[in-house]
Amino acid sequence: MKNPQVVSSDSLRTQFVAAMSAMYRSEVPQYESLVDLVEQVNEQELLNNPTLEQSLRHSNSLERMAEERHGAIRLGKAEELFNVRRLFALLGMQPVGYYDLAVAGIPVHSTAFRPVQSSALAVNAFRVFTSLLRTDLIEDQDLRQRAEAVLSSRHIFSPQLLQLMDEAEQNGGITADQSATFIELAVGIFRWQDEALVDTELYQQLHDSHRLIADVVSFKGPHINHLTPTTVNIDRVQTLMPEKGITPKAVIEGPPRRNCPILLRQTSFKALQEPVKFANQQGDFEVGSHTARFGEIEQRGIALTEKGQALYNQLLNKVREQITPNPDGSNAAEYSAVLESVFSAFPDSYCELREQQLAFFNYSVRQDAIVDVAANQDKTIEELIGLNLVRFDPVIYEDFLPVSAAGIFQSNLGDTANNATAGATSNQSLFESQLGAQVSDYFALYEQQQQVSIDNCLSAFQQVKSAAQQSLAKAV
Ligand code: OOG
Ligand code: NI
Repeated sequence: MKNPQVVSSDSLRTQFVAAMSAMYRSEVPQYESLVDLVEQVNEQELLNNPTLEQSLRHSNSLERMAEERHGAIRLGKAEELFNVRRLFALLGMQPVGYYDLAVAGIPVHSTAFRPVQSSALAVNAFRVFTSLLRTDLIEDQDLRQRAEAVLSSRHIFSPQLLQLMDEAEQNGGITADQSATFIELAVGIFRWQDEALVDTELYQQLHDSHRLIADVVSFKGPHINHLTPTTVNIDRVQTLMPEKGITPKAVIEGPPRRNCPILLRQTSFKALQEPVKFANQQGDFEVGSHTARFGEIEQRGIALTEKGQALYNQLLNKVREQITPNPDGSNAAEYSAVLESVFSAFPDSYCELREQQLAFFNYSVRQDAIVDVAANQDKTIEELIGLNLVRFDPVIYEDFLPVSAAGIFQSNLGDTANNATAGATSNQSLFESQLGAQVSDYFALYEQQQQVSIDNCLSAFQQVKSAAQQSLAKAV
């Protein structure tokens, strides 16, 4: 039975994000400047664009936007992934999607933990892109064994937190009395810990094999490596970043700017160099540095169907055949021009996107619809739309894009990272066994969300109909 003292996972997640955000602000001051900039741009944009404001208000996204974030962590071993899944489940977040980054030269595979129910997303759409290091891709046997030995000795979950998680799983959640401690311990896992687990020599070897391997193996915990606020005008934020002393990456990842934004556009600022205390033989420290943590912003658009996603992939490949963005930004304008011209083949109105089944929509009965009962019995959803009784709004994309993620990884690992993992095989079933659960298929989740909204519309008209029939029956 559910314990009445249990706090809702939505409310816990909100507390968790607030605490993570406060921690990251204090650890990475540039993140704070970025959040301020995003807030200014969003405010201005909504003032200038009442249609956008209305549409966000209609989908209840206005309030969620100010606090919306995604973050990313990189884990070192199966046990960590398993316990992180348990932790995030208590915060109302489930693993969705499998991302194989090895194909892009990054030795990890990943999932995103996020809320899945529309009601939970509306409260707080926090997502954590979670990667697990694939030590099997470290070619040097000796180095691989040393890395695995370091990882096997570390324990990122304290016994107290594990105990709380066990209890919560039995009680059906975290109780009000436990919540403050739970949040503090949970956030603590992801803090920056500057005392390395390795000496400078091992750090250097790991770093030479791949910078990401050094980032995961050398430290006591999986520090959060970025937090990403959401903006309604990413181009504007990208342009203004330098004025605030923030250097953005060369180009925005993902689709071009459009009337109807699709999927996800992202940009980030370069990782910071942070001081690290490396252990040495004498049992004390040697000071060095490490770069991993950065800031990012995103703009989200409509979720695409498999057909839409295939068109997106096809067009992106076409772009990449013609041009790849130089990390120093020297061909950024040319890249944007090619991106825009190739993507002109992607329909850019919600009507076309819907008619061609390229994207997912939420259907709802128009507030102002004058429902003529007799005339609207047994209508299909298409007919109800045609009669202007039902409206459709974009389902927002809640997930990530593998090619963009690879671009984000690369920009903060140093753009020289080479393609060390070519030919590596992807391994979703191994990932799922380490996770202790299957990852959900996001297309299925969006499809379901769309179908529920259609069913709700149809049953609203059914109800009108049966109410009319009832009053008819009474009259007889
Ligand atoms: C994760 C990069 C992926 C995104 O927004 O695509 C990501 C990482 O650098 O660990 O966060
Ligand atoms: Ni990110």
